[in-house]
Amino acid sequence: MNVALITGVMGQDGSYLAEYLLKKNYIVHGVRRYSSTNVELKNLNQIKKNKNYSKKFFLHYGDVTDTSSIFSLIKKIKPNEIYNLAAQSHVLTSFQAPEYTSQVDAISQLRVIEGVRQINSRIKIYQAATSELYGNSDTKFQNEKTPFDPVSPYSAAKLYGFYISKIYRTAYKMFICNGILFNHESPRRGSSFVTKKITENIKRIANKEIDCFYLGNLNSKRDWGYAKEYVETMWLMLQQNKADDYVIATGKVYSVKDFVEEAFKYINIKIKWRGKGLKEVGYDTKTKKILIKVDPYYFRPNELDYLRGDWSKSRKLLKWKPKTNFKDLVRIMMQSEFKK
Ligand code: NAP
Ligand code: F7E
Repeated sequence: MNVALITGVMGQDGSYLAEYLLKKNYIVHGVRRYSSTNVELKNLNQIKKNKNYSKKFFLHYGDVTDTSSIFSLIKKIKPNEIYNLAAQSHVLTSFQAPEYTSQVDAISQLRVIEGVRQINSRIKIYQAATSELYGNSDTKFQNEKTPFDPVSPYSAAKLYGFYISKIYRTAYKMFICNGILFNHESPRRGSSFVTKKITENIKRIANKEIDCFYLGNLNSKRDWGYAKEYVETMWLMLQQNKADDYVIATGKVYSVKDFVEEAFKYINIKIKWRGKGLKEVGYDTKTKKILIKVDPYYFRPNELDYLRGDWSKSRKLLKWKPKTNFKDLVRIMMQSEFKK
């Protein structure tokens, strides 16, 4: 019987991964943080609705910053696979809370890995690395051989997680894979990430709740994929004969402006841009109404302007390829906003 433990199960990836593993007949244990207010389990709705999963899916309170909680969960659950997804995953927040981000995104990775080493070193571990590790790399594409050059407290912490995983892999022969995932989005993305912020605000404009909304760096370019299909690669990595590191991406790149334009098309609005820097605005070509403005609050002290992944190693070894293109991704997210 396959038993998986997922940290960060309430997040975007954790919830999709839990569904994916349940379909593969895994017993899935997820870790959620304690909160004193009523946190909605909305990303887990699909699982909660499915009666077949009532004896296969279990939620536990725990915190990756707490050694006793993580060690006792590993002892109690006895997983064969751990997917370590818990993180303070917002880059701008990592500048505002750098020490906290380092605790959750760096030291907690060591905590999980060390727990496995002490309790049962045969447990396989997926470690959530990130394309942010590359920073402002000067290569057109980034792959497993591209040097890292982090530019945020978030990516510096994730760099530690990447290397501590590699070190334990070689020093103790543990099965730990780093998934270097490029940006991946979905209707389950948190509202403070740019794609979800755009789709939610377009819905508010359509409902006449707001007149316009504010963004930061409009020219930043990202390689955006679909989270639901990226989580499959986490499982694939752990099914290989040898633990390794893999880039997961689409190889296509679009700007924040491209995302805005594509998303507005869903409500038949054509956006054009005028002005420069902080004065740049996006307007409706028909009504001339300004719908997007720039707010410097959303700029990061260090900007990361361009990320584009070369996923050829994953294609060859994991036999994986991305299926959802940029336009489809935007449509999936917009459809979900308007269905609510
Ligand atoms: P997410 O939606 O932010 O989910 C992260 C989850 O971790 C949240 O449910 C959060 O709980 C939980 N968490 C935070 N601190 C915790 C703690 N101390 N103990 C236990 N749980 C804690 O992130 P995601 O987009 O699913 O990403 C999953 C992982 O992949 C993260 O490690 C992220 O850094 C990494 N990653 C993401 C991307 C991407 O584009 N999405 C790309 C590369 C790498 P709350 O719900 O209580 O806040
Ligand atoms: O920003 C720009 C912003 O916050 C994307 C995380 O999952 O992916 C994610 O990190 C771009 C950046 O994602 C706004 O400056 C403009 O250039 O959606 P984001 P991210 O920083 O790329 C990586 C791979 C991870 O690992 C992270 O965990 O969009 N941008 N205006 C904005 N970004 C936000 N959030 N809000 C704006 O208003």
